[in-house]
Amino acid sequence: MELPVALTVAGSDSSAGAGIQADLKTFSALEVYGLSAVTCVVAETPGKVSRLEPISPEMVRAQIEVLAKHFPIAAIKTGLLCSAATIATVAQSIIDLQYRGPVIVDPVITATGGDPLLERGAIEAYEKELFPLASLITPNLDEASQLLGRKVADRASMERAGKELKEKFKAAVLLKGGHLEGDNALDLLFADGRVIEFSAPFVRDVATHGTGCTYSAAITGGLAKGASLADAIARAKEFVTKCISSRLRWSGPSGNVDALRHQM
Ligand code: PXL
Repeated sequence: MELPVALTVAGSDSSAGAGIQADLKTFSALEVYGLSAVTCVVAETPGKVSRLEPISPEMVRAQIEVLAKHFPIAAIKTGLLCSAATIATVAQSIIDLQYRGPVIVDPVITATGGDPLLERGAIEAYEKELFPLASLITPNLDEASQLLGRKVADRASMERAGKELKEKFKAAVLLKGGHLEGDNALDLLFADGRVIEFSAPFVRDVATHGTGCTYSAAITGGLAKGASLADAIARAKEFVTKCISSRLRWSGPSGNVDALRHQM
């Protein structure tokens, strides 16, 4: 059986709930063969980053190039890219490959616990270099606020923000509302002059480390399998809700530790 192939360009999360590890587990769960180009290595546990070391942009480029030379890549996603230099290199690599498939950009700026992951000033590189190549950008409310320089925190400001980001970068935008709407996790897709809502019951009191990565990886997997954007998002939303509600918990040496269960 020939599985579709997807590539994630992202950071390594040692706790494996987010980053490259979440992406690869998600691809596997969706029966997509996942490739990875690692941009940085993060020593962390859910909620606390203790150390981050970038991989050189040249090494990031080498990974992407060698993979594209040998595999029929059907969809690409980017996650944590760490620095302006890496963002620019990833964008240039995608251009040089003459890749024409979907590019999903998850503009990771901070970890779920609030620790910074992206170099200051790198947002400009996203705007100039990578967003113009994106078919879909998937900011959460914090990321949208940082991209627009104003607070996006309710339904009306989400509507304005999504439209503005879509116009500005000429890409579809999936704006993720998180816990904004009380009992539902509401996301809005801005694409083709339409706004489509995706809603799922908000799961309380569980770890959410890695949900953003998992969601965008599941969308990427769906697109690699040939789904339409709206169908890929609807199925990805179901998948990530399932991963959260069936989360794992261990009693570890420093207390309880939770992780998403990346399974259908
Ligand atoms: O969830 C954002 C994220 C993305 N990528 C990597 C991470 C994290 C969060 O900690 O470590 C590598």
